[in-house]
Amino acid sequence: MSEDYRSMWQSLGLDLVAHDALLGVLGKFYQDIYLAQNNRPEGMGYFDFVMSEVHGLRIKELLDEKKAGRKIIGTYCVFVPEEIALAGNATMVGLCAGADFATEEVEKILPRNTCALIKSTFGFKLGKVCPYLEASDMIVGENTCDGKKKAYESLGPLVSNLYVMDIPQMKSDQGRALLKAEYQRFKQAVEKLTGVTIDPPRLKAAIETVNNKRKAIHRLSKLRQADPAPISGLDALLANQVFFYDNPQRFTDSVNKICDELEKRVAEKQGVFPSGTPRILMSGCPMAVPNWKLPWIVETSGAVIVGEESCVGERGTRNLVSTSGNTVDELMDAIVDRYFQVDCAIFTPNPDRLNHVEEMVKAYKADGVIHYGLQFCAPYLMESIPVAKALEEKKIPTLRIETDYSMEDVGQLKTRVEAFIEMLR
Ligand code: BJ8
Repeated sequence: MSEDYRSMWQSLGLDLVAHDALLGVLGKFYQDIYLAQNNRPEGMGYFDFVMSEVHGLRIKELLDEKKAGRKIIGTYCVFVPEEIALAGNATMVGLCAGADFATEEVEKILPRNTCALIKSTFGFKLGKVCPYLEASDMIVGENTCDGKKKAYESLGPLVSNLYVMDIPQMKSDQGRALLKAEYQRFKQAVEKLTGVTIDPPRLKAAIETVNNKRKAIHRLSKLRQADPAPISGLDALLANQVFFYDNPQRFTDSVNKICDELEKRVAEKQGVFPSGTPRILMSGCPMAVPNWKLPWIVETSGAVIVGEESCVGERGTRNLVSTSGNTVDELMDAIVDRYFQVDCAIFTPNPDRLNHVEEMVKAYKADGVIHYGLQFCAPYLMESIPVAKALEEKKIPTLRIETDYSMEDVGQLKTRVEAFIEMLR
């Protein structure tokens, strides 16, 4: 980190000793997994910098924004529309975490058999190690899976500013009406928080900003269709993870810059792995920073990841919001239309997700799918069985993995992943 941020962290109420330990582990992990890769695009230097400053410079920027009158909204789900936050003069940041922390304390509040993603939310709060959470003026929970829905009841007393958004569970007219009503209520809550009235120009500009972020990621994804793949799955995952933290304009510019570089690589048939390397599509639960375990295993076992059917990936970023509306109501409708297509496994039935996995297999010329389910995540683990069965029926080899954030099963996972990749050759 380029500066000493200790007084800033202290002012946010972080536990400096625990936080030092977290950053130490994170730095080592990043070094071993990311910096050990070969043939990385030069543009990834930006993301290396972002990661080295993820609790430093970016937090300072957010605190400077707060001083200038902006509000910070922390979220845990891609159903919370960034467009509305931006239009109300707020900055949105993702709060999901991909590492275990303060597990003993967490298990006093949550059952042991809660998914690692939810537990880490509590671990980062109880361990006082997340500056994003502490800098947030509003924390948005959402009624998605049962685990999160009930966990927010326990998170509420631990924070002063929790707002809970209801989310439909069926793709019906009633479901859409519920989402629309909840987005209207969220808009009002943002307006109340910031004192800014969201008008059509503000909303349209915010939609364009977020669309541009998504377009840059779409461009990156398309380049991954090439063989040899011009960027590793790990690096592409990192860009998808930083999507949730970075300044939107800077993020868009940085991803586009990488794409310029990758276009040249594709034209020159240069890749991160040799042509003909088995190509994997990852599908399933979101992977928040620093949850790089499975992609790292895959890409050090002789395969390359060419796409993520995940909320930290294409499920979260596909589809743009139409900007053709002229009134707040028309633009809000366009936002609802876009988000209502997110095919999270909390929906029942959820045929769109299987269709999307199949589309992605074709588009990215994947040789096989690895379904990633977090232990105790009922929606994705349940859905993985029919998804895998349907894919196998279409002769798309599929491996179902169930794991958590610990490193205890790395050896066992590597054996299974290697055997799967061998079969794809
Ligand atoms: S839209 S995937 S970001 S809810 S892993 S907490 S589902 S038990 S994260 Fe998600 Fe929104 Fe859906 Fe996407 Fe529950 Fe499963 Fe844990 Fe999960």
